[in-house]
Amino acid sequence: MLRDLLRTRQRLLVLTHNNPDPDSLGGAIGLMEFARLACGIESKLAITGKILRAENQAMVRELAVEMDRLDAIKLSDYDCVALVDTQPGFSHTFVPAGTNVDIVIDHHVCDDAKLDPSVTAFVDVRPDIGATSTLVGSYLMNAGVEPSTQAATALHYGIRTDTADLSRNVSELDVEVVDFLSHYIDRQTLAAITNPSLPVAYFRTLKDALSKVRLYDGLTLCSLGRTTSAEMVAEVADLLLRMEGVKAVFCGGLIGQSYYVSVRTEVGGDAWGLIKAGMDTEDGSCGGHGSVAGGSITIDCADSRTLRRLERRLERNVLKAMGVSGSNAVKLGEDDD
Ligand SMILES: [Mn+2]
Repeated sequence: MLRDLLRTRQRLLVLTHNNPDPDSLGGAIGLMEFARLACGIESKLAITGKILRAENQAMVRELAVEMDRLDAIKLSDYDCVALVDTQPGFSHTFVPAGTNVDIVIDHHVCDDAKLDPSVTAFVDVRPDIGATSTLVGSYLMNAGVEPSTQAATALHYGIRTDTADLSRNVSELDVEVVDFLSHYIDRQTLAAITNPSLPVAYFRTLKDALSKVRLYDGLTLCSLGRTTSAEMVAEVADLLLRMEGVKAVFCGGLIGQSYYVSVRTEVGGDAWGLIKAGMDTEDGSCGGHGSVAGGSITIDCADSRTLRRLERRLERNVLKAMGVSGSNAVKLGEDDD
């Protein structure tokens, strides 16, 4: 059905959420490959925001991913628009006004989704699948298309990051598609993407973040205060979940007027439920799947007092949701072990 749709079009524009992550980039690159090899149409990837994490920058560099900024694109050059790893209406996604999104491929659940079936002809949203790259990889697999090394490696890395090496939110299809892709990937390139060198500023931010960790029984909170990027908030959340005894992590950080939140839970946990409970009193938007969730809250006034109040409200809500109200936080380094 996706193939039938694409075959009636001339040029495809592929969009994703702001500050694209490996799964969104992998899904986009894979979809462009599918359009070209299975449907014979050319396409272009356009992004908003920045490629933030060192690994993501290495992915773009090592795989020579071509993309344009969305504001530099002439929309009238395209007669088909796809949104991957996100959906119309999501707060971290910009779709120019008046654009008809024809294709939506995603694996998130979010109350903000504004899907109009009379506009979007192809919708594939499967929250039980670990990565959007898996969905796109399965199109190539099922069409009997041999992906290029570039597309296979991008899709493979996308699935690996969203599923934490097939350990989180993983489905049978994720495993099957990784097996299929593994025949075509470049392992040297994958290694270069996985372990890039990191700027000194990264370690400075990390040191600062660790000084703000608040430990409760099974629950860890960390508000980075004013910070550099939403990716850093997510990265700290991933790292803190690895601490022994931690069942759930709730991290946040202010960038400009937006307070970004990342939630991680142990396997089988309900990260989306926790982020919704945490943001209950706030005017914001959040989404997630399984043990991973993220969201943002826009604040009118980004002064320290407003920030502190917001942090306190979130902490109170999260403690209540986790049933640890009334206990006191321990700071990292203050406990005995
Ligand atoms: Mn994803």
